[in-house]
Amino acid sequence: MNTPTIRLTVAQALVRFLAQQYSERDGERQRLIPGCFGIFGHGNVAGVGQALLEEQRRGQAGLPYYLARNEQAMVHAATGFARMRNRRQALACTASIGPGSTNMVTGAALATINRIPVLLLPSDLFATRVASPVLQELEDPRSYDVSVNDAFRPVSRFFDRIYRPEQLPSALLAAMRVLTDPAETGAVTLALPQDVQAEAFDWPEDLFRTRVWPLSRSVPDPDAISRALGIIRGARRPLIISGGGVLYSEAQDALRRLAEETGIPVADTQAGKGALAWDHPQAVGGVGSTGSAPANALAAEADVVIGIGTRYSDFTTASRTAFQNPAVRFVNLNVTSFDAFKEAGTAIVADARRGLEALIAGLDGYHVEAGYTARFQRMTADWAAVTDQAYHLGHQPLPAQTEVIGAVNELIGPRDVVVQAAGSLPGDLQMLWRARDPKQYHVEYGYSCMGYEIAAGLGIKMAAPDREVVVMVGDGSYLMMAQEIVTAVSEGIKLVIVLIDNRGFASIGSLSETVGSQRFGTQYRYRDPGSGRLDGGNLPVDLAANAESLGADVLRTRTIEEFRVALGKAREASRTTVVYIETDPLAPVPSSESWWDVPVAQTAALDSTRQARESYEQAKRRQRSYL
Ligand SMILES: Cc1ncc(C[n+]2csc(CCOP(=O)(O)OP(=O)(O)O)c2C)c(N)n1
Ligand SMILES: [Mg+2]
Repeated sequence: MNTPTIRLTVAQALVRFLAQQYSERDGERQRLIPGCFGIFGHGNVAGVGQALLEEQRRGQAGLPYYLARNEQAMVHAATGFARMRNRRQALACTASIGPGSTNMVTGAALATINRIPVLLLPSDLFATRVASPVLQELEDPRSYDVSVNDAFRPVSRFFDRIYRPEQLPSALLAAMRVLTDPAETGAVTLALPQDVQAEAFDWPEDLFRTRVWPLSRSVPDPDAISRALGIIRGARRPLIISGGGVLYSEAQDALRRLAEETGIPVADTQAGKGALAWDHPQAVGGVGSTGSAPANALAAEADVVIGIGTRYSDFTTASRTAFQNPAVRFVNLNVTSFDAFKEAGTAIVADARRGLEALIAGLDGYHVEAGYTARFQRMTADWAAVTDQAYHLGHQPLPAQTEVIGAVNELIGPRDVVVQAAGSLPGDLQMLWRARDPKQYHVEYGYSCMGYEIAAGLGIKMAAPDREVVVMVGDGSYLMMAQEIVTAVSEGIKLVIVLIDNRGFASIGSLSETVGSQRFGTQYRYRDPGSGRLDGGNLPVDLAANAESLGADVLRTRTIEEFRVALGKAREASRTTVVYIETDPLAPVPSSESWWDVPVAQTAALDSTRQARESYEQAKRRQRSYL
């Protein structure tokens, strides 16, 4: 029997296939790949570009195309989108051969590190090699089988190169499997040689049938649950650490129930903030290097740490100094065994919601002692006062960044989303932000990539058009990647962008001082002919004018009062609006009572470095291995 076939190019088949994929969880079905970002060049304009054009005839039922301004940024936008949709949906990204494609490598690393699905379609060299070397080809004298796209291999959870049309169907099925597997997801890369993209083939019709990919909820092994229960039931000072996995699994209600029924306090990581509202009686705030003092005090004495959906980054563990109880044990609930076994933990490999439900059932009757509750609630009340003070510092002449954070926190709505990734803001936010909704806090701190902010804001707003998206961005990050403002303007996607100008790197400046390097090279200044360093006068740079030139409306503010008024206007506006403010990079910030391991020069001519090395060695003594 002849199977019916359809004659299409590889690119047309790819696009038609993607438009037929759905994902499903808890009875909710949606398009898995509802659109494609791209920038065309000779590597994809005749292949994937032509296929996307044909697809436009089918409107939203096809694969809508969004033109980005930078390939790295479009991957960030896709990542912001998928994270906002709790990994139920992902976007594709098509790029031209060579630089267009390698521009996506940083975005791929970010997505994979944060465990967020994105589908990357870099273009590649002619499979036939008829006229090599072609424009933008890397020639490797040892092998003709190497291209710049091999750089995607270590940063992708699945990588394939389609040399022949026959290879496409199995590659596509594998790509969808990885995108929708909560334990494996990340960047998925299909490299597409430019001649193969345009090649026609007779595809079995079945390739294009509608497919529904279940986002499965893996159930915990009952033995793993009883081992975990044995440990938790014996705990007198337990602490839950809530990571991004809680939110991706939409397990916040289960987490709240566990916290309420057992009284165990809940600290959060950068990716997990918001699972419990900040003022919930069991919420103790961010844990780790940039955490809150109460969470870090509780971490220091905890006898059992229950990590849920966390990968225990150095910021969470304060470089393995956070947990000082000599008898501390870890119980880890994670969808990946890789993470569940970290810190020599007792592992529950399962979906966060399913695992939490099993723990709730098994911990019936267990409750922490009243004295413990009273103590951590006193500490969080004290911390609330510290936060209030930081929000209303009245710092002069320029305001402090913590006051800007305070104004944003107090003025935006509970469903508004705040977006950030790098600089001093992630730390200040992790410490001070009061999250009121599980999706309100979107800080990318797996890769902490400068430039993520505005690009991701675009994707987040596409994923949640009914929410206001407030991007907070430092001048350094802004200068790296502001061009997606143009995309936001052209697509009519409204963002509020809070641009905080402190003339350089407040974060690395302060770190530089800690390591004895005297803020060297961290300020945006003229080179001073006397010192020979970049510590001359201020530069004549006007970032507000820059934003205006990209098509945004801009509100320039000088005081926190002006800022508050402008932010209100920006929220009400229908167009992308930038609220610009200058802040003092040296303004004080509350202490997290924590540490981060950044090695200091072991030998140095500078006194500042030698002193820093002494402090470093002292702090390093608190570092532990949890075995
Ligand atoms: C792409 C990238 N390059 C370099 C770094 C290292 N880095 C971290 S924060 C920072 C400075 C950020 O400056 P800005 O956005 O102005 O924020 P501020 O520190 O002033 O708050 C740098 C260079 C990074 N995280 N990402
Ligand atoms: Mg700055």
